[in-house]
Amino acid sequence: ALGIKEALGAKIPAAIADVKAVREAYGDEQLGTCTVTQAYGGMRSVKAMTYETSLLDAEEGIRFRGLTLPECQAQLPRAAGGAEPLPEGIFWLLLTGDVPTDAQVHALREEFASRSTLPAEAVAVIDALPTDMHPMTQLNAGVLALQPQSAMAAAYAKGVHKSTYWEYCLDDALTLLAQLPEVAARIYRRSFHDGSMTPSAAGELDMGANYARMMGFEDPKFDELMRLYLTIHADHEGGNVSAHAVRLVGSALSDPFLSFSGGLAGLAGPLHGLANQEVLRWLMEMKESLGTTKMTKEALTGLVWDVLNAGKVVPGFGHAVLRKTDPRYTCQREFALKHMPDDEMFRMVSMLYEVVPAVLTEQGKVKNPYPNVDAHSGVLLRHYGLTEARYYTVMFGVSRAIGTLASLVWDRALGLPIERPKSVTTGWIKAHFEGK
Ligand code: CMX
Repeated sequence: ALGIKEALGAKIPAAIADVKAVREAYGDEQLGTCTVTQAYGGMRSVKAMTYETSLLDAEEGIRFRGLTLPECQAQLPRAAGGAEPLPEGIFWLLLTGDVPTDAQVHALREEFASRSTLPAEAVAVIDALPTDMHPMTQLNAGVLALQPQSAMAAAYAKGVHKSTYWEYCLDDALTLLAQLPEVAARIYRRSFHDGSMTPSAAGELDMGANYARMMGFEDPKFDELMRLYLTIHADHEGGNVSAHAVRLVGSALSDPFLSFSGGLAGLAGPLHGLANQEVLRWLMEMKESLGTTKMTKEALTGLVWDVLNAGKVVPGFGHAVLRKTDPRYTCQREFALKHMPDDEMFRMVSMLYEVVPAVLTEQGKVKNPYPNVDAHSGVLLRHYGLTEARYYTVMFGVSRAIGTLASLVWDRALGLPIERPKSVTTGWIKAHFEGK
């Protein structure tokens, strides 16, 4: 039985009624305005979309269905003896809005297990990719290779009623989430090892531990790190590039595989998900250039200025919405303080936390000088032996599927229309405002 489908189905009629009532009551109210500067400036802070699974506050950071990350850690089901949320529970929370019971999380794990076998054709596609192709490109090709399984595409072709689209969208979300860790692990093993891998133990292990095992990691602390990692990267409200791309592509009724592929293409950009790769590269470069010189705040300050003076961004710092230290950074820092306080690279990350905000503030351009999620994740992975920075964004992608697919199911449940904002030309703006 699909426990999660019933739990979700029970929520949909009330949510539809709620949206209808909100539209009737406030439909003509202004939610936000858009100035000419914002239209040229990436639509920053224009409130022009709804997104139900999570909400980002500029000061406090992300909340998943109203829960902060520490609240998720405290309230969601965990592995025996563990302290981090199980990824299955995060999906349940984001999708249904409720904290699941242990039994519900267990049932969802079984559901994923029943869908986890990769189609042979998809395996053949992945195995045909050059191992030096960027892992994010491989992941996207892998996701597209899963697409022929889409229940949504098949249902649309058959002509099902639009009120049932969400059911097929959920079906695809479950299949994609069930298969994504193995696709990702296969890419890791092929690109950085000999291609052999531990078979999936979906059903016995949770998504975090199973992914870790398939990549070749055995340490239970690494399993915990994977659970934390898959939790904190899952969702960051609707306007970020990956979430918005999934929403946008899905609004054309492209199926969830195609929609998620669009999101992954955006996540692969260095200003978004690829920043985690860039951070580790930069840390290693700094380590090398320091050589035997002692790591001091003064030395690091000079190296940060070098980045700015070269006309580049300091990876892992700044944010389009956040104006304080990212709580996703903070909980990774706490993990490091608990499990690896003496790690040399962690000490560098800590020292950068003391140095970079002052430099960026002195430079005077950024709206937020503080670290984001990507400033920290690499050193944690590296500590446990996952040293291949080129792979890091793939893990972000596996996690981002959890949030963006949960939201996509709601897009179809609420019957959101095709997205089509109006654009204007510079000439139109001049003509429009001339004489005003
Ligand atoms: N280093 C140097 N300059 C930076 C900077 C940084 N970390 N962050 C912002 N700036 C610059 C911008 O490039 C911009 O410069 P220009 O006016 O010359 O174009 C100026 O400061 C103002 O930018 P902002 O309004 O503060 O930031 P944006 O909303 O435009 O961009 C972000 C946000 C994240 C793209 C930007 O801070 C950045 O490039 N950071 C480094 C890359 C990074 O860590 N990305 C990961 C974000 C989290 C994620 O999605 O995974």
